[in-house]
Amino acid sequence: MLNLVLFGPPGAGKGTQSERLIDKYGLTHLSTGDVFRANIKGETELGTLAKSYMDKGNLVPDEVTIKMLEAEVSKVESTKGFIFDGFPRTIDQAKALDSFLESRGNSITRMISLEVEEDELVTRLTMRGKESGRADDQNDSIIRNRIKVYHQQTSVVAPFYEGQGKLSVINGIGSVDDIFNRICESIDTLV
Ligand code: B4P
Repeated sequence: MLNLVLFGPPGAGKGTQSERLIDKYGLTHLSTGDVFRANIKGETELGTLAKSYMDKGNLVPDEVTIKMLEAEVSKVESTKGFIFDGFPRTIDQAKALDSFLESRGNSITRMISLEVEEDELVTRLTMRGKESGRADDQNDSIIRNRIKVYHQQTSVVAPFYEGQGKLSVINGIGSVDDIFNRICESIDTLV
């Protein structure tokens, strides 16, 4: 199985690149942000809880997110592999994912980390907020808080996978096609 973690700050292009990677490699896409948004739309209990964190630009608590991710993986009967988009976002999530995959005889193959500087992130997310109306992209201070939370809680997950020899750092600036080609070059050394 090819199991990829697509990593980077909010607005780095994770969702954008995932769509193309699924097509090319036939992988199953699991975006924790998308699952939370679907629950918010469906007005589930999980959605109400997630919304209270997401609207402030904070992370949803680990125990909730990990349980949800494991349930989503378990629903998939057969696949060539997964793209984990927006998960893990903390060291505890990374450890939980490693043990969960290990219990199924699998592991993470590679973390693809997209690097983009803060001003560009803010520009992209503000633009998306105008186009899509996504609640957490509507307000500059919420966007800035998400980037702060990334630096405080999430960025440490990259060295965690680097320690396992699994980190590929990709320049996330440029056209969507150019970035996609850079990611594919990195993946094609693995398959
Ligand atoms: P996510 O849904 O993961 O959203 P995101 O990190 O903000 O960015 P996303 O990946 O969707 O955007 P992309 O970079 O593709 O998370 C939302 C919230 O859910 C979190 O803040 C948190 O509260 C919660 N959550 C999710 N996972 C969690 C977890 N594991 N633990 C706890 N809480 C969790 O793209 C952004 C924009 O840039 C797009 O409009 C795109 O068109 C544009 N863009 C992309 N590439 C570009 C390029 N090359 N040039 C110009 N624009 C580009």
